[in-house]
Amino acid sequence: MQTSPQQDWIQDLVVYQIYPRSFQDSNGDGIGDLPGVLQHMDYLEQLGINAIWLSPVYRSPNDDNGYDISGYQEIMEEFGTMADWEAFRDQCKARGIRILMDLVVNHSSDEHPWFEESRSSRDNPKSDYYIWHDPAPAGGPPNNWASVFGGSAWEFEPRRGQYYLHIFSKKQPDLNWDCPALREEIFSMMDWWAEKGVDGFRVDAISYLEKPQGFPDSPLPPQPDGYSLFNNWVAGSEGTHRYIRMMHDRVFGPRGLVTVGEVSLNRPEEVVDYVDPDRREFTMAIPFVPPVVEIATWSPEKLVADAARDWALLGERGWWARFLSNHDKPRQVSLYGSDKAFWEPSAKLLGLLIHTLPGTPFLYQGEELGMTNLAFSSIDQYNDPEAKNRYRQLLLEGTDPAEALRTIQLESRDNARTPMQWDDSPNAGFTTGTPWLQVNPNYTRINAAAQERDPASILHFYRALIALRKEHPALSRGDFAQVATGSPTLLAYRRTHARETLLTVLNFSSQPAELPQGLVPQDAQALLSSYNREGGWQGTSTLRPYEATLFLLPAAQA
Ligand code: TEU
Ligand code: CA
Repeated sequence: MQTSPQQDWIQDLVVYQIYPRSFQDSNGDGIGDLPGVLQHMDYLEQLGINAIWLSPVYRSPNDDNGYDISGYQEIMEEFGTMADWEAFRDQCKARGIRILMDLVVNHSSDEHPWFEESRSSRDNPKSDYYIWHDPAPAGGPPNNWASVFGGSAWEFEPRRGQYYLHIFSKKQPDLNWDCPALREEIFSMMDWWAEKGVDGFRVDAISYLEKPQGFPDSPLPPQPDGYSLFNNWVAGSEGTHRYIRMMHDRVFGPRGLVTVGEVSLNRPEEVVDYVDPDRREFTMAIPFVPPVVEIATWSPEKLVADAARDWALLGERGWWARFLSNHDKPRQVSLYGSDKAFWEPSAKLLGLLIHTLPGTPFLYQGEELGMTNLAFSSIDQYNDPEAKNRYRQLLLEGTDPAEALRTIQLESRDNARTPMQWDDSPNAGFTTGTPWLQVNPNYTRINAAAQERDPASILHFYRALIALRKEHPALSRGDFAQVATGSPTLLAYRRTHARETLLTVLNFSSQPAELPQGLVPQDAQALLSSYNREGGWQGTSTLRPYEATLFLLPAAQA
């Protein structure tokens, strides 16, 4: 059996990503946990989502907030117990919510027992579970490779007289996928979770599994600290695809799991190599083409053009993840919309966009409330290792510290990691203790309880969107066709399925826009809009800033 969208339920998914550390603290230690997630199951069910991607909850020393796993079949103490996870699973099952676990298998923690054994000598049974290399002939690391989080990607282990490789922090040693015994450990771990009832996996940083033979220097220009990034350069090799196919054929396929590969691409078209059903790899992908944070490179036109390109590449044969946010990106309303004057309509416009383009919408916690970036006033307040490294590199480059801080404020992953804003009580109702990361002070204005009371809120808008996906199969299964508008910030596209056609029109701009004649047919019916047009739609010739509307077209127009 293939993990292809032919499985009907996959086309109906609406996924909600939970970053547990920041979702809800239940015991006052300032850290979100699994019992905290359980407190909000009604909220999630009412939102209408039918799948949860749970960021890592495994045993971990938290060098990278759980993306450094020291026990794959255990739960992180701070998050609770396996019994708490089982209670979460049972609650999900009872509500028809599928569970996608985050699978981090490019690397483990250096505190994983496998690594503790592997580093102890050159001839222990787990000696080749990780990637070890002798020093360069003149001493020092074997080559020029840089870690994503700064410095050399190699760390010396005196007991072996060798270096180990880490694409991410030195507490995240890369697993050696070339070792059959290691692969078998990983496959049986996946089996174990599948037996426990998970419906699929979001597979972390999966493009880098195979490292090039002979470990040549990276040809990329050195960073300010002297080392050269190599991860994107090695991404997507044939060997890496072979390992993914092994996972598919051994675990994903036979068990009918839904899988979402987090893939790094050098060219956008490479995504097809991961999601073409004939290749037996992933159901869909969360792709990124550097730079991940597209502050300088994105445009409204590009967001829709990317979807059009995807459609042209695979159309109905493949399947896509649609997202603007996750725990690695700034808040979408701050990055792509307006978190000031047009906060509410722009947050709604972005929601409309991901729910009406082809593929599965992925929501990141707090997006449904329009949560915004939070600029910390000092680098010490940041937790994210990536931000800290970026700051160091900027200073080495000679950037002025105030300017470097401004860059971090815009780019940092911590923007997405500030605690959920549940209500206007202290710490937004996230914790009764001291939160591990500062709560955004705008919680008194932006919070779930307030939006629950306001039928025109972003939260209600998201609920309506998700409900519309259920009523109109054109949104989940329809063909996609872009409609020309003559303006790079006025975007329109149609989705058609059977006899139904829906039209999305987005004024992706803080300026009003003229509505071209005929773009919206006479008797089109507005299903949902980022503004409330009391007097109806007829006769409208000007769109307001960030006005976005989903229309149902009369049958004759289809
Ligand atoms: O991210 C993969 C990855 O390559 C990131 O470094 C990405 O380039 C960066 O976060 C963008 O700002 C995954 C996880 O999503 C991330 O949270 C982890 O830190 C990383 O893997 C290591 O596990
Ligand atoms: Ca807690």
